[in-house]
Amino acid sequence: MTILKIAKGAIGLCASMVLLMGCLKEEYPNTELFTWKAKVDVTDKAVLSVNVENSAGPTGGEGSSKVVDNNINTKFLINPYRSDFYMQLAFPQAQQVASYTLTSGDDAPSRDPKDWKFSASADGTTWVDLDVQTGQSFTDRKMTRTFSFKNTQAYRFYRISITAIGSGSLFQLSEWRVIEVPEELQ
Ligand SMILES: [Ca+2]
Repeated sequence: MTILKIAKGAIGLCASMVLLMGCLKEEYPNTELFTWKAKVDVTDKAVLSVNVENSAGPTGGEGSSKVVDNNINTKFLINPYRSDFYMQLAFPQAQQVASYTLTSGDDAPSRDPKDWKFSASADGTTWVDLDVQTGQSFTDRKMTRTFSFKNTQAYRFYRISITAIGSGSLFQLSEWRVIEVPEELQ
């Protein structure tokens, strides 16, 4: 096929399309017919901090940065674990979150989180618990579990406090993600 034929074909297609929806005219569907709202992973908008860090630092091989790098093959590990341990995400602007995921580490199920609470704060001082879990387990390695709740408020800070692990003195987690969920999908 020559370039001329291809061009003629494209023009013909365009002429056909213009009858249906207009050619070269970008339009989004009417919001009364469609909704663009969806669940969105907003973790990357936030800055992570922890109150117990890996001995090699946040960017070490198993440092805290590995728990939000969107890679289930890397993990954050602390030794020793403390029952007041928490991880926190600070958003530059208030952000609505109504779901989160936790992905277990690649070995030693005893290091998985067992009890925790997921909290939110507007100012980093006063906290409200949005979700509390006890007696949880991860039946597989690098296993992602999702926890959801109702929340229409936007907060600048979210924190997960790991109040118990399986057993032993080490904690590990491959990934922690937080999800924005439109109210109609909660
Ligand atoms: Ca990771």
